[in-house]
Amino acid sequence: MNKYVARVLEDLKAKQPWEKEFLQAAEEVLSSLSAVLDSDSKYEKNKILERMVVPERVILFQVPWADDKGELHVNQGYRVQFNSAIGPYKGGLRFHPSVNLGILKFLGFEQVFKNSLTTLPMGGGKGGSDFDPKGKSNNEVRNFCNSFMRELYRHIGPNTDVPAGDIGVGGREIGFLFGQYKRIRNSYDSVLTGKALEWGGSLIRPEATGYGNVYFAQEMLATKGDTLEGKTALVSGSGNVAQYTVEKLIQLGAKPISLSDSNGTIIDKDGIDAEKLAFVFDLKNNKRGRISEYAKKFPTAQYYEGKRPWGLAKAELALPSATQNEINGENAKALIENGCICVSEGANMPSTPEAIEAYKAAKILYAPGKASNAGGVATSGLEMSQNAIRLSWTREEVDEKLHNIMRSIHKNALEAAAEYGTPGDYMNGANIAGFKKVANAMIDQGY
Ligand code: NDP
Ligand code: 2IT
Repeated sequence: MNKYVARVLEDLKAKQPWEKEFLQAAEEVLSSLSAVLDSDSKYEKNKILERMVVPERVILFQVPWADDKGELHVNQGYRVQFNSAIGPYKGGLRFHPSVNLGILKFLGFEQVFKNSLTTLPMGGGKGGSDFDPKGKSNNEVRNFCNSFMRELYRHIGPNTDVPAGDIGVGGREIGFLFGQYKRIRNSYDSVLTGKALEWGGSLIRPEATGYGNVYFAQEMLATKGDTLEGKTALVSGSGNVAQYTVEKLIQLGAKPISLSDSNGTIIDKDGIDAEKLAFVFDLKNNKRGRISEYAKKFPTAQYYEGKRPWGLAKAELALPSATQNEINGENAKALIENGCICVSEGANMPSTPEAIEAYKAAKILYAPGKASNAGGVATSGLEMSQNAIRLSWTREEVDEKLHNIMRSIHKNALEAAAEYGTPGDYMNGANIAGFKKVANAMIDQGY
């Protein structure tokens, strides 16, 4: 490992040893950069790594809100404004009880490189709260969102920072947040993406992360002269990303056989078809129910309480679409033993370092989330463009742009990997391509 990289990582570990997920993300990215840093001393001279691993700004605030009985609760709210070298801060908001600063720093850090890869002018940021929307009424979620935006509004803006959704933040939450922003500012600004179509949203934004990930898997398979046609796929999660991953897999002739949530996994040996997926859309997005209901409705499916999909069935493809570190080394080995030839990440950092080692040892196709799930934020960028020109593109136009962006990310990652001596390594390639653009912009702009 390059000495500069080793020194910066060591410093980081000494300073915030408790930020496990952030250190994991930083180590993965920085370890990929040795060849770039060896080849040009300007990055070290300009202290680029030291600057890249510290957010430009972190905002931490209280979020008091009242439940339906009138009882008060207080959550912590955050926005991590990580890097604005190539555009306004851009990235989602996560509402989940596990949220803390270390998790949001990992997500914000990843977002910097991901957004750079999209080819669009967006910096990186992430935010959220330890609020748990599960089991809350609409009224309670609105109270929370209003209180969250009562502070956040002063830190965001169409040219400053543009949040969006992530785990626990979907169309409903974006609506409440946008309404409160507009009431306070008295201004109809393009300050959030993932808006509904009728009030400034973009066609294909809900589908974009899942569709984009499947397009990326298709590109990877094509490098081996292979296609998705007839391939069995394990998908985890059953939220936004998982749902549209399954939809696109079905459309392109693959056979998705699993979905999961934090309680367990369903395996449907006959495959999840369009009709069964319609049941999942209603179950998850309207009824806000548990995935176990799927196995009660469809006798071809079996429910595994407390289990993740990996290793529960044979499959050529794995598209993890739930959360970080959901595939460990053992799970990865089980996937490979069961015939997996391609892992394309819909979630952010779903594979542990041991899992990535296992993919590399087995020489299977592996795409890191910052490349393969970038279609979501890319389409957020397209939503911002449409808002700026006050026009809406058709479904076909946005899908075509998304597809082209995924092809570009695939090509740029492969080219960077080859240029720096690790042909076919999408992880190195994505990290290097994402890094160079941001680092060069930082140098151009001084300090
Ligand atoms: P949703 O909230 O819509 O869905 C999340 C899904 O993952 C749910 O099924 C949830 O189950 C499950 N899940 C969450 N946490 C855990 C956990 N700790 N263990 C097991 N299952 C869990 O979120 P999204 O679909 O939007 O996000 C999924 C992943 O994709 C995240 O990693 C996110 O960062 C990433 N991503 C999202 C993008 C987007 O545009 N939305 C863009 C790029 C990446 P349950 O309901 O039981 O909590
Ligand atoms: O992780 C991600 O890229 C997202 N949650 C989407 C961010 C965005 O701004 O659309």
